[in-house]
Amino acid sequence: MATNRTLTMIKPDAVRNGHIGGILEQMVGSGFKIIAMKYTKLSKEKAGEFYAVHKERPFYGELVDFMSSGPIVAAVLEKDNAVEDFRTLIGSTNPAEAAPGTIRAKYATSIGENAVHGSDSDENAALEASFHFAATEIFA
Ligand code: IDP
Ligand code: MG
Repeated sequence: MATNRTLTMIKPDAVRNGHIGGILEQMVGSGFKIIAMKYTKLSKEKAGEFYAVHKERPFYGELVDFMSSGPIVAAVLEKDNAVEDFRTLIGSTNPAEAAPGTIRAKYATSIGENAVHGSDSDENAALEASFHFAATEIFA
């Protein structure tokens, strides 16, 4: 069943580069409502857990180091067709291939340090929202 929520993270590179405000403005301006949000930092263990699906990939160690290298903003966003529309808004994983105007085209620096996360399915959106937030921290 399709749902209307997705989970995003503004990654450590975008936080370090001062892009929290610009990225949140683009999300909200594109029709996504913030229903949960926190400024936090992942430990290596928690970053590894979040990206466990990638643990056999050659970039896993680099990804875990990067995602635990500084603070992030985690948020649950609500919109019709949230998962698919948000993936369109952020653009391709590799910013060199991301469509002009997308968040990754504007703010990402490399395929690894690519500014934002967006859930890839409704099932993962729900799992990832509960990874970051208690039910009492989500205001639908
Ligand atoms: P996605 O974030 O667009 O869904 P995934 O394939 O799920 O992309 O990969 C998760 C994250 O792992 C990416 O956002 C990026 O930070 C990192 N990553 C993916 N591919 C590479 C790579 O080839 N080199 C380094 N990091 C990568
Ligand atoms: Mg993914």
